[in-house]
Amino acid sequence: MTGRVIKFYNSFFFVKADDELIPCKLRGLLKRDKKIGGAVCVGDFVEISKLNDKSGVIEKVQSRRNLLLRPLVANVDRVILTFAVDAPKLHPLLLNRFLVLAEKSALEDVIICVNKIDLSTAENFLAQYESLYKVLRVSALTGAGLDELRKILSAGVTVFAGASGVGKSSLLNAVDKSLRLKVGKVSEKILRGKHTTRISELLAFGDGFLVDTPGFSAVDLSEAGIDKNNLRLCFKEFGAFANACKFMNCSHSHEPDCAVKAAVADGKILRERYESYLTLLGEV
Ligand SMILES: Nc1nc2c(ncn2[C@@H]2O[C@H](COP(=O)(O)OP(=O)(O)O)[C@@H](O)[C@H]2O)c(=O)[nH]1
Ligand SMILES: [Mg+2]
Ligand SMILES: [Zn+2]
Repeated sequence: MTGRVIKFYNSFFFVKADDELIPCKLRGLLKRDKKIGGAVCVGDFVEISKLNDKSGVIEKVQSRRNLLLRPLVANVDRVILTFAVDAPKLHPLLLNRFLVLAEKSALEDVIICVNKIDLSTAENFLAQYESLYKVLRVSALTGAGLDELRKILSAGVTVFAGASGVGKSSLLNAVDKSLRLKVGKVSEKILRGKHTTRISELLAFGDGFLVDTPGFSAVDLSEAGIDKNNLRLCFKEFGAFANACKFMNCSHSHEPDCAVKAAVADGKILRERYESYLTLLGEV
């Protein structure tokens, strides 16, 4: 049988195959597979054989289209980078850090979603990102913007990523009442204590799946394979100018005749994006 791993719990991989949910163990050979993300992770398409007791064994894992590291999910269709206008306040550098991580994971569909618009509308800088990414403005509290969000979520696997407290679980609950995810500080504290940052689950919604992410604050760029040579590729608007730089491997920082720097000066590249780039370059 072929199916998809939708969660990992009590050392079983739960595989959805046809309309069944089958708890599976790994074939011994697969355990030695040392690829990034482990031999099997949530989101993987797998081949299983069933045992008499209704459990199963994963025999083979199909190759992955992509792999998101935080949360750990394979074959993701889109990521919704979730922020709050306020509480916690939205910072451009954090926004760009998440955008870089999403670009590095080779996800085709990256969406910025700003929650808690009932609290504040002081987010003028966001409008400038609309030429680069789709930006949604929502409120889990009032329901504003949720119809548009539901439409986007109705097919494929959507991961909600973002810092703790921005309202990811609240948004999922508002989108689908039956999910009943834990909301608020207390649950986050418990979750962190149990190392659940690596545990994720595909939650059925419409014809697709949603993934909530337990809170995490520190996102390490180097852990995601980002270095000083590939960071610039994660700023997709630089690409149109980089060919005109004097040096082929220009880092767009200290070099003379840099076309990216010129584009920033001309207002063709958002200065705030460029400044985030320099800060992150210093980090890696
Ligand atoms: N004012 C307001 N508060 C919200 C909204 N969405 C979530 N919250 C609150 O923000 C806090 C964190 O929410 P939670 O869903 O646990 O965030 P998560 O850590 O990203 O999953 C909770 O106290 C929620 O009640 C919203 O749209 N407006
Ligand atoms: Mg949450
Ligand atoms: Zn340059």
